[in-house]
Amino acid sequence: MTKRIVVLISGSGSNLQAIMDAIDAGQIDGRIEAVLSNKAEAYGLERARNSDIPTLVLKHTDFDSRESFDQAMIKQIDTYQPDLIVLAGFMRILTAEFVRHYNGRMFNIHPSLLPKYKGLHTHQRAIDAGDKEHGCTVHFVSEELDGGPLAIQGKVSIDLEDTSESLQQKVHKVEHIIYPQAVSLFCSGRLIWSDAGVTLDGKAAPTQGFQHDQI
Ligand code: NHR
Ligand code: GAR
Repeated sequence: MTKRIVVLISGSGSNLQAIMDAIDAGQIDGRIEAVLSNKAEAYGLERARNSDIPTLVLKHTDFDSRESFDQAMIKQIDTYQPDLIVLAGFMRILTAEFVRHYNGRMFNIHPSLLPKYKGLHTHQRAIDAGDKEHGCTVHFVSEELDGGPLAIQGKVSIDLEDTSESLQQKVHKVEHIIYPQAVSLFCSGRLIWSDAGVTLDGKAAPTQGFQHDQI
């Protein structure tokens, strides 16, 4: 059965675009039912409209608590009966209640080789630490910020001449490969987070997640 997907964004939505493109190319047995943004000016909304995907804007500034914002999101999102929630550059921390509501069926992509560099400014932090490699990770979302179990990871090398901007560009290219890949594997029922942890075809994920080029 084709899976129903709702994507949450705050900005440019290039990862949303990569997932839309993979769906159009027949690589994902899924359909984006709606795109929700907490910012009315997010360019990703334009991308969704260009593909005739319904859009929703809920401004977090219109709510007086995280709880009431998240409740309003749940109410809107659930009208689409999603099988999977995809955070694609969504920049609001989610309450435990929201996370529990979509437990085991929500992904985030984070621009670091988790568990390294949770939080923000990951590219500069990797450079400052003198790391030789960096990358991005798709993980299932848990109540712990950037702390849910890792699913798929992609690496890039850090070269001497790299700046935070150049590194961000390199990482973005890999994000656009591994996010559609993770969504595809979830939609085909191969990638699962259950009591047994994260498994791919029944095989337990390494702590760092599966390396994308080894799948
Ligand atoms: N929520 C939960 N419960 N767990 C996660 O793992 C989450 C999450 C919400 C978002 C994405 C995450 C990232 O990949 C994500 C993972 C925003 C912040 C943040 O500090 C931190 C991590 C992530 C996203 N947000 C500020 C806030 O007060 C606002 C910052 C802004 O608006 O620019 O919510 O890195
Ligand atoms: C991506 O690089 C993603 O890893 C990062 O935001 C960018 C969104 O790009 N996510 C976070 O930093 C979450 N805190 P996009 O809007 O073009 O997909």
